[in-house]
Amino acid sequence: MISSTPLSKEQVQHFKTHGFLVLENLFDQSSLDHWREQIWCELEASLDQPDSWPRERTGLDGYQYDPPESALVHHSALTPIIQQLGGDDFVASGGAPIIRWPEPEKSWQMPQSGHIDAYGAASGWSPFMVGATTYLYDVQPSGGAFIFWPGSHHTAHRYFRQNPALVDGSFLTEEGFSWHTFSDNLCDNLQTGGQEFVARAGDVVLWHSYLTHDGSINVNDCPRIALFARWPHQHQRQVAEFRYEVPEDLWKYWAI
Ligand SMILES: O=C(O)CCC(=O)C(=O)O
Ligand SMILES: [Fe+2]
Repeated sequence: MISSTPLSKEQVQHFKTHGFLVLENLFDQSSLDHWREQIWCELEASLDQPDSWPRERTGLDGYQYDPPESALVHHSALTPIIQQLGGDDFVASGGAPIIRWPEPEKSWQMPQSGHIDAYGAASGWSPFMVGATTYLYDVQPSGGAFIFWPGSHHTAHRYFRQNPALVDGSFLTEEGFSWHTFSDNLCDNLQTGGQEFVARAGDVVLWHSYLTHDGSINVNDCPRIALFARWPHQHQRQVAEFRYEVPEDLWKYWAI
């Protein structure tokens, strides 16, 4: 039987304090193989033939996993973890694969600010509680890593506590707003600035939906293929008051 609390107290505390948690080697080789196979099939290309890479295809928006249950968001290694974080209230939602093709001619730079998700131009406001990012191949420094700002979920939380009506995305058009507003790491004792998620294939980073993050360019040789997943609270899908509520306790609707 799978333990009902796969994360230790220390891991939960890390997630709450820093807004992210890295879990190494969560996915087995056969899951990785299956994902690699279906993504390359979708791309009609292969890893060992760079000429075949469709470099214009980056975000695979609307990608349907084959079969649908093989989506990252449904992986059986994540299910008990999400259950621990949210009880029965967090429900599986989307998350498309995103590819950062090699651009070795460029020079790598750490992005100076990022963004928080849920405010897609096409999809509108789609709030969620927690996201996950994993890679199909190892990502070394400068290899197109997912970048996140540790502790920045507290910054966004503080902003939305002061401006709850703006949580629907209207903050984006507020005078004086820039993504730098969210890219501060509030706590002095935390590392400041962005951090690369340098990881092996099959590692995962879980991140709070308020955590500022971004992509980065890939100056290495291997394509960065990342899978994303998101879990909204069941009431976030429909209940307007719930969507607009910014609780004083950031963890009010979590099970941790
Ligand atoms: O590609 C990445 O690592 C990040 C992408 C991202 O944050 C987004 O598409 O919202
Ligand atoms: Fe994002």
